[in-house]
Amino acid sequence: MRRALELATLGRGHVSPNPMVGCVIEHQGRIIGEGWHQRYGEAHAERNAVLSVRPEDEHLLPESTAYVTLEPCSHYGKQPPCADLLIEKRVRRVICCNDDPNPLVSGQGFEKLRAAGITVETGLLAETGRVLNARFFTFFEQHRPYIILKWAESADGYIAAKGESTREGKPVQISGPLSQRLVHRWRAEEDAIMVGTNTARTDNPRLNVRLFPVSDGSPANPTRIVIDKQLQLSPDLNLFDGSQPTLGYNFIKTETVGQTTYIQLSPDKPFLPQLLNDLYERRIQSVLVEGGTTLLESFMDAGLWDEMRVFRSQKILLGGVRAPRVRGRLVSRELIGKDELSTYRP
Ligand code: AOF
Ligand code: ZN
Repeated sequence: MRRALELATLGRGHVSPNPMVGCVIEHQGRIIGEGWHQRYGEAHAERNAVLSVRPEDEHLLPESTAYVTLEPCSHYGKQPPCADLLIEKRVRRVICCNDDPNPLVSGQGFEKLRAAGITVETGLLAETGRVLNARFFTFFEQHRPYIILKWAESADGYIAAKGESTREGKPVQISGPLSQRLVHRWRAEEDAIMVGTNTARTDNPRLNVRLFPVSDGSPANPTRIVIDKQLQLSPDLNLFDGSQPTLGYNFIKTETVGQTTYIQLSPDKPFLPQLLNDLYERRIQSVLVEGGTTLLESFMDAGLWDEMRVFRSQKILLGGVRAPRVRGRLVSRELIGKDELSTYRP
């Protein structure tokens, strides 16, 4: 199962909104087939594993065990049901980490397999499986995307230098080049990237993936999200350049102009729950929130976040925009170049 989990991770960044899934087929202690879900819309892990079995080993399938990181699917989506495939190949046993929370599957895959006489076990390395597909599980269980809060702060606790928010002075780079590359990789891994009004205005970010080459050359194309309640942002900002889809949440209008979609929310109801519900309906499973302090703290205040990633640089800014106050439990700390990266969970 550890090998199956390792294979599953090879799909990272290519399979969303599907989960990463790996599969190992074992016969008497020997691996006779391996596969993983490689790309959204394409073959599932089980099919790739079955296809990898050498012709001379195919007769062993009826005495084999399939280790699959997620319950085999039972529905016709972009792919036919994996449960049917395993039944057709007469695999003896299926062992999984987790049940599939997708209502199209949830339990019915196991039911199909059991009804066909296949032995089914689930819950092996369950926690590892849940962490691997935290986005997928959060989306189906909590009906909202998985939220990652990210920022870089100076040694003295600022996320922007003095004058930056008034457009005077030059924006300073707080984190180092390695950290920046890592952030671009994170952007490639999530469905969407979000910034607040002030950050959009003062940093004029492009929110694309420039510094991280995607292995197969396909450009990662995360949706950009900006909050602009009164529609005060200039359409000349990089966010509205039409190079990637952009969602602009506001109180004024719902309208699509080229790659930009404006979405009106009610000023009478809490903002973030409405926004996250809209993202859920658009099937966005994860959001990297890149600032600024007001937006980051509003997610913390609402208790609507899943992970916090904070770079601390050695730079000293002596004033500026205060970084958010960290809440949550430290789960890891590492050095990225000269920056210290800390990860927290609620
Ligand atoms: C599996 N094995 O490798 C994956 C599964 O549209 P489709 O046909 O690709 O189906 C997508 C759904 O299938 C997805 O939401 C999840 O419930 C399940 N993904 N299932 O048996 C796999 N990727
Ligand atoms: Zn499947």
